[in-house]
Amino acid sequence: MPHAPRSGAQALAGVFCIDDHLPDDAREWQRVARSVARDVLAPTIEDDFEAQRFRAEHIPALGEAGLLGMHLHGYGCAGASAVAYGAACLEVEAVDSGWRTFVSVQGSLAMTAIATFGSEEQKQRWLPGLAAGRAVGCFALTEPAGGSDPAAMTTFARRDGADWVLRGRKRWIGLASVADVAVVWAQTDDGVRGFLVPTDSPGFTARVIPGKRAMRTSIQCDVEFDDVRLPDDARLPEARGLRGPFTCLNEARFGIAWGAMGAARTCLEVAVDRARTRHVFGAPIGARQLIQAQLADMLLEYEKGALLALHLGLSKDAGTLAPAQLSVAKLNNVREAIRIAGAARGILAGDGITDEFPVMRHLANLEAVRTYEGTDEIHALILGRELTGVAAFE
Ligand code: TGC
Repeated sequence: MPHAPRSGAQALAGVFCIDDHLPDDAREWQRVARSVARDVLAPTIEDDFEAQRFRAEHIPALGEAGLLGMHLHGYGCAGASAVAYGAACLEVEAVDSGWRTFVSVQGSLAMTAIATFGSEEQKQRWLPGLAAGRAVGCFALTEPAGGSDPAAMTTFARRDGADWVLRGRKRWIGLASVADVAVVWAQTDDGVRGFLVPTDSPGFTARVIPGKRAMRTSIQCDVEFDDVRLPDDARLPEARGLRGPFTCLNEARFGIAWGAMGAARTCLEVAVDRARTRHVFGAPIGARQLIQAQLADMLLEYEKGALLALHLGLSKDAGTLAPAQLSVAKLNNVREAIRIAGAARGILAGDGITDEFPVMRHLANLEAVRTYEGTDEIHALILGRELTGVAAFE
């Protein structure tokens, strides 16, 4: 019988009661996302993680709820605020980072690329199906030689008459083996360009990367383009240079900054519950100063991270959000979520490593989140450049 992760029935309110500060529309989206996450995703999540199973059958439920590309306007997308989108990411990741990753790859990466850089025809063709969950998109930027430096990509699209011929390899591409369309970034004689590649194109191959110890409810793939022939109208006409993919990464980093706090909240809830109910040396462990001090530190970082995410969202809705602010939030919130999950694991003692509790799963997932969409080191260096004016990436 499948078992759901144990965590508090009610989301932890904390001291700042962050939910109370969400605008009304965001609170409604939060309610919708929480209910899909808890009713659809959570019941089988531990078993799916154990079996390394991605349940594509859940995708329509996310689409029907309006959660896919929900921050985009038109073409079947909900046109929700940035704060609402962030709150939804938090609720999904409170259940599992693998499913928040699905929401991000589909909405923040693939759909944002099409909505921002696509032609009217491309938007009409792909966005309504992606928003409804009838189609799946992926985003192929990272290459096997290393994801931190997209400028060094070797995947190349050459002109051949009126067509393009795409050749190269990508790695860690979420959903590629189940996707209908891949947004592929490639070098051309005219700099980096984006292409929409139907995944049934001859020469397109996606292989699931086996053996992951994190993100086991989602799929990441090696992808190969073996002279994939594309018409010119497969090119995203408005995308020129690395600004194209980096604009999409901004969206994904925004969702991560919120989502990581969802994983952190669940771990904190579990630790508080345990502190109240576990008796050692004749009293609940939560009556011990050492445990209370740890819980207080976890609460501090959870609430600071959630308030930072809320600030990002309000700035994004006001049109003032800067990429460096996203680096602050991605670096801080994932790092602190890992610390919170680790502390929760300790409070649960031996039980913390079992699948009776969701903590070890969140801890493993967050290690993957720490790496993608810019590692800790890359975001530290982006901030170093911001402070000094000198790039030190090499
Ligand atoms: P740089 O010279 O800084 O910039 C090149 C052009 O891009 C513009 N730009 C941005 N535009 C929008 N948002 C941003 N955040 C931007 N950052 C840079 C910049 O203005 C410039 O535009 P233009 O018009 O002047 O040409 O580029 P660089 O090569 O020096 O960048 C260095 C660095 C380290 C910051 C960048 O390479 C970087 O962010 N690296 C990390 C990449 C990363 O996060 N990769 C992980 C992707 S995750 C993934 O692919 C998998 S998705 C999840 C899944 O599929 O499961």
